[in-house]
Amino acid sequence: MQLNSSLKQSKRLSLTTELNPEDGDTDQEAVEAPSTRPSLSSTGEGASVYIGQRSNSLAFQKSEELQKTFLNHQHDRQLIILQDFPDPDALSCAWTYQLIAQQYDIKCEIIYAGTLSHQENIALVKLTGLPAQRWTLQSLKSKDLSCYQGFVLIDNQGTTSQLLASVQQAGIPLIAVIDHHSLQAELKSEFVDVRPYVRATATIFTQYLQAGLLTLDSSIGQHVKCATALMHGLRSDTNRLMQAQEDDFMAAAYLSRFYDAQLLNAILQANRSKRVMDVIERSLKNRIVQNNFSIAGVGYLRYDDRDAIPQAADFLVTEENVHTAVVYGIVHDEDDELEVVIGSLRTTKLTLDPDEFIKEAFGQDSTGRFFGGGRTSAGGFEIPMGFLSGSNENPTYAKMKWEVYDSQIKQKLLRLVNPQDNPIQSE
Ligand SMILES: [Mn+2]
Repeated sequence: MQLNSSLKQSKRLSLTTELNPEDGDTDQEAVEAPSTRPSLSSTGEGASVYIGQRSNSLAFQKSEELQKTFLNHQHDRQLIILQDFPDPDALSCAWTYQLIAQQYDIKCEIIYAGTLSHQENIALVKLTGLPAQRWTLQSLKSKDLSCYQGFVLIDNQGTTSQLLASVQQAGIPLIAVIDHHSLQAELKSEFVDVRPYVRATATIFTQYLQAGLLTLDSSIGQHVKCATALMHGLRSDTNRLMQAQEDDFMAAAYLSRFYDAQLLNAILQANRSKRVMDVIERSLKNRIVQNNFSIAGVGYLRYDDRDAIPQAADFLVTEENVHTAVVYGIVHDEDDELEVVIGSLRTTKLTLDPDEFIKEAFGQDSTGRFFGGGRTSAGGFEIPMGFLSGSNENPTYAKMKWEVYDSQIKQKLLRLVNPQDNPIQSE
């Protein structure tokens, strides 16, 4: 069959020069693969067969570029920085990067500053043994950053990580940015692969795998778990493939040969905590619906429950006559040292660009940095509370503070929701 032959062809492709083509389909290939540096075919024909028609040449070209970057940094130690609250897309891709980099004797640590909040993310990390570590700003002070020769941003561009500033201050160079969010700012990076039209970074990474940067082998447990994680990342960023496009489906089809369906099911079965349910309840109670927008402030919530906000937005957008939901609240850590307004947007309206909407609604801070952004069908924002942080033991103050933020966010959102009754005629 034609499909089979193209698969075979591309399987060989990944190992072309190092192995005898005769051995291409034996187990030896698989055993040797992890220790053998992959080499990409110069023609790229095989890979293009099943990377998909639209972006195959770009995917292949980027894979080659990335391979060169790895070659330039053999034996280095790198940090992979994820957003403060990493999602399955980010986690799975970081792991894939780490596994690819291993072949070049590059040791990577996957770090994030916030917490794993969504029950599915906790299950993902626990069940697959995904090697991500939490580095708080506090613990960063005791780290010796001089042993790292580079850092990498995956599924983010540094705007959603508290760790970025310290790592930059330590003089560590940015080696790679691989993301599918709209370009946030010009980043000085050796390798850049930012594709906003791709629905998941997991799709980009699966294309790297297909192009031969790492040969997956179903007899290697770690590979199966990583493929499962990628499948989860891909599904969760495409609303269970409902918003997936050709590239994403092609990537999922490839992963389907390696992933563990039972393991994925176990990850998806993780239950919501009672506190998350309570936040969703509050969002239902507090929501206002105008012009098909559902807007809900949920008050204060603990840092660990932060992911209840996107989950509440996911839920509110399912109401009839609602195409877009925005949910926000004040998230604080145990000692109230860190307080930040966090919000999530979900939309099913094709013509609404979440990135534009959020940038337009909330604008920039004094340094010119936007408070948030988005990708297809989803977006988020974070507004640091700075001087107003803390003192919540005084209930009157805490209530007043919430009311001020709540009304200001509503005003900014409603300005876009009902442009005609804009009370502030500033522009
Ligand atoms: Mn993503």
